[in-house]
Amino acid sequence: MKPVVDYSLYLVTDSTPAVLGDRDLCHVVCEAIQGGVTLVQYRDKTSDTAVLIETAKKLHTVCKEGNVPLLINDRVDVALAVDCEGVHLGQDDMDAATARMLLGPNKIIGVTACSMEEAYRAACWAGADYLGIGTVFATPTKENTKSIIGISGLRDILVYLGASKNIACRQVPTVCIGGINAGTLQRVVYQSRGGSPKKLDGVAVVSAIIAAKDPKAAASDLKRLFTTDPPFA
Ligand code: TZP
Ligand code: MG
Repeated sequence: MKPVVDYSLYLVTDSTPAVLGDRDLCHVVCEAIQGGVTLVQYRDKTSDTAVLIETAKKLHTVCKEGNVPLLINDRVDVALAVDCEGVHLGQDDMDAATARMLLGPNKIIGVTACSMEEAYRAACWAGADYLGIGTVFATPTKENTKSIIGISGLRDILVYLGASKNIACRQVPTVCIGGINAGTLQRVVYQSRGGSPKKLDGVAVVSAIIAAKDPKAAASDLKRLFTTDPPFA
């Protein structure tokens, strides 16, 4: 069976020294889960396949102990090799419908969308389980972002999905990504909601947790900010 996913605090990993420093990724992820992370994506653009599989196996053990699903960025083959809960695919990766044929009905497939067209295609045609919408704000964590959509672009996509005649578009879970941290989270969540029946199911973060001195405290702070109304609501 496909796991029921809590998207509220989605941790996307980064193993580069600029973000992780000299710390151990599994240790940081373990602390983040203790702080309240609900879903983990292993994202590693530089390691070779053997290292990806070895690290994914270790992360999967940590995630299973914390009862949190693990997804793999880009690489359907790595997700199959470690039998984790699914993948996250960008617009330039394998298309979600093909990934579904390889992974079967019970794995989670997330797709990045930065426009209404991409969101429609992923949710309605390709059968994505969730959408990662962004990049919301420019971020050093991902330098070559296709487009920065801002809060207004995010809101436009949510309004479009919420008003769709297509039930998959109306119901697909959504998270946003790009520059989300303790200083921006509540503004993004609150302002993206304006007038839309569809609101974010969660936020995806990299550096706000991975680069934090205390990843557990950082995660717990972000979780609290996501689950409480901002003072300006
Ligand atoms: N996709 C769009 S922005 C981004 C990814 C993977 C990086 C987000 O990093 P941060 O540190 O949370 O801004
Ligand atoms: Mg990708």
